[in-house]
Amino acid sequence: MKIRKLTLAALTTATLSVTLYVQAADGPHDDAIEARQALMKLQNYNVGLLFAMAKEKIPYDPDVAAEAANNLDALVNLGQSQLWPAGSDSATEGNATNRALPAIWETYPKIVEKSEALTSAVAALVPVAGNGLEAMQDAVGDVGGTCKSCHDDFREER
Ligand code: ASC
Repeated sequence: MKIRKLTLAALTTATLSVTLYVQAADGPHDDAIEARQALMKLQNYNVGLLFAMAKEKIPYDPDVAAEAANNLDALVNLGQSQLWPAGSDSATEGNATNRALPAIWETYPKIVEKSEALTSAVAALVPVAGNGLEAMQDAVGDVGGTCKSCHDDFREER
């Protein structure tokens, strides 16, 4: 029994290390690419809750709305200086699959303006998200507009 447990533990550890090895970054920028994708995912999840409430797909809950808005505010204010290294675009060979167009770097600092528009729209959403469906709808609509505007210019189409 003891030996079996030990074998199992050893096997689990071996499997884990192999899995971790397989998942480890290959390209020079893959860690940064994966980190920014994780950030996008969290932003998408939180704004997605607000969109769902705004479209009345789920019931409006002022506490949930306020929390999602606060989360979004924290996320859009994270420093991203290390998440977008030159060469980490969708067109450069060897990168993890991603949709960041080279235009991000070629037209820099245009993307900073997009980012500031998002940060401002989220700042305007925070104080009203919990103040009723209508107030939240207007403010989250503006946030969605800033998401789309950046994606239109700087994200590769699927
Ligand atoms: C999201 C997401 C986007 C925006 C966009 C808003 O959650 O992934 O690209 O919101 O749909 O218009």
